[in-house]
This record gives sequence, C-alpha cells and structure tokens, in this order.
Amino acid sequence: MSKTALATREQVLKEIESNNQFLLVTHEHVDGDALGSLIAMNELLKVLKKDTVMFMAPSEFPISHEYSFLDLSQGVSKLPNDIDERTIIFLDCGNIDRNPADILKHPGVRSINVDHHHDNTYFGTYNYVRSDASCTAEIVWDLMHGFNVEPNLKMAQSLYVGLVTDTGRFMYENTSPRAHRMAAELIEAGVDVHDIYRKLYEGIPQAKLELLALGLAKIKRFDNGKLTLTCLSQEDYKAAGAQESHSEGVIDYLRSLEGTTIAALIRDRTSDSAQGKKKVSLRSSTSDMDVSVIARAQGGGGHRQAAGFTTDLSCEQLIDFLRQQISAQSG
Ligand SMILES: [Mn+2]
Repeated sequence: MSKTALATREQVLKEIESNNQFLLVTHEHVDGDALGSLIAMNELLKVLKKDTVMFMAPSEFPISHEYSFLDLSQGVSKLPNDIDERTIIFLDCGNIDRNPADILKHPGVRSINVDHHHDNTYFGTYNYVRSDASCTAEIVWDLMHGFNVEPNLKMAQSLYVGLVTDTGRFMYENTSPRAHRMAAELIEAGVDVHDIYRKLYEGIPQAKLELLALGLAKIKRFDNGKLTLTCLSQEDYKAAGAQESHSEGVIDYLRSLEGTTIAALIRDRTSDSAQGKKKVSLRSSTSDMDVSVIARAQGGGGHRQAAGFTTDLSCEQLIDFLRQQISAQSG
C-alpha cells in the first residue's frame, strides 16, 4: 500500500464507506478529545452499520475521574485477532510513538490517521490532518456531516467533550467561529452544557486539590518570570494521596501567572513501566513562542501553544534546557 501524503475529505469518506471492519485507537494518557473523538467515531461507524472496535491499552485504566461518565463499555483492552482485516483509524495521534505502535507492524495494515496536530508525522496510509480544526472531535463531526448523519445524544456529548476540553472551554486561540457553530449544533442535539461542565470541572477529588497546593507552593520563576514552572515528585503524589492524572490542570495556573511566557509542569511518572522518567508539559501564553519545537527536541510533540515530552533528565537539567530553548526562540 503506497502512502498518501495528505488525504482529502473525499478520500477519507470513501475509505470509510468502502470498508466494513474498523479498529479505533487514540493516543496514550487519553484526554477529553481523545476519548470524545474515539467514542463519537465508534458511534458514527455503528450508525453506518460497520463492524467497529475501540481499543484502549490496559494502562489507560482507570480513566481519570472527570471522564468517567463517558461510556467506554464497548471498548476492548486487547487487540482483536483479526487486526489484519480491519482498517485502523487513529484519532488525535500526533505521532505513532504515542500509540500502540505494534499495530502498524502488522504487514499490509491499512490505516487512516485523523488528527489536528500541526506536527503530525503522517504515519498512516491515509493522513487526514487538519491543523485548522480546534480538536479531532471537530474533524469527526465534519465527517459525520459528510455521511449526512445527525448526531445521536451519545455522539453529541462525546463530540462536545472533545470540543470543550481542547478549546479550554472556548478560551484558547484555536476557538474558531466553526467551533462555536459545532457547539450550537451539539446543544441543539441535546447536550446539557451545564451538566457536562459539572462532570468535567467540578467534583474534584480532594487529593487533586492537595496535589495542586503542593505544586503551587513550589513554583519557580526564571528570566523575569518568562519561564514559570513547578516539579511534582513521587513524594508529592504520596503526600497528597494523588494519582498521576491528578496533575492535570496544574499547568493552567502556571501559565496564568503574571509575566509568564512559557509554563512548564515537570512531574515524575508513577507507573511501573516509566519509573525514573519525567513527563514535561509545556504551555505558551503567546503565539510567538512555539512549545512544540521545544518538545520535539526531546522526542515529544504537540501544538504551538501546548506540547509535551517524556525524559530521563533531572529537574535541574530540564530547567537549563528550557531556559536555553526559550532564549533561542526569543533571539
Ligand atoms: Mn486534540
């Protein structure tokens, strides 16, 4: 199978139309857009009478509390045996390293890479990468229109979760008129905005708030506050009784701090397979600074204003690295 550089909407619609068996996957450490686009695509394929399987690795469970209301009961944590007969749809995966990469090792495997990361590595047979889309859910929503399918409530809710989380509740720069039109349509399809807000953003576990307190107490600022960061250690997780996913959102406080251009959250990975490694999340408060460049220099990736990577470097080494990178981009 020859690889297409960038697929058109028509090609993707045709590819879905002409195949009957699908396997849907998304990136590791799932977020709202990953889950939302996965479930919505699964629902869309069901409406189209396709045989569809959603896969998520066992390490993704339990799902972070704010997403636990999403229905993943039809998902599987073991790859199906007939994988060679299925078209794989990757959703919201910037690069193959963030996916169960073994899937693509199957000979003759056919895949559609549906994503909105501008640094997507085009690892699929068909690469439908729309960096103008606010979220992958927006692309799924558009494909749904391509098939003249009206969203059922489950699709609408899932798409809305992808939209509201990836646009920072309609506040990030990617929030386009189209994102709002999509929201309007999903609300018309029955989404209860306030109910989803409550589920996603309230009911915060106490451990999460205590972890935030520990992170905020250790904020470090460099270069007149241009770089604001904090480090969360294994000890912090223990002290707060928190899990790794509870660090979600800490970085938004760092970015919102007066004078900050780049915010970084450096946290110890807690899973057994990642012992000794650190996960670094980066946010930029201005479009002049591209944090995906910084992340890629360490083997990661992401968007201009939100990116991340995993590393063996120490906190001190990371601080030096980040300051260098920021000064290189400022120059
Ligand atoms: Mn996304």
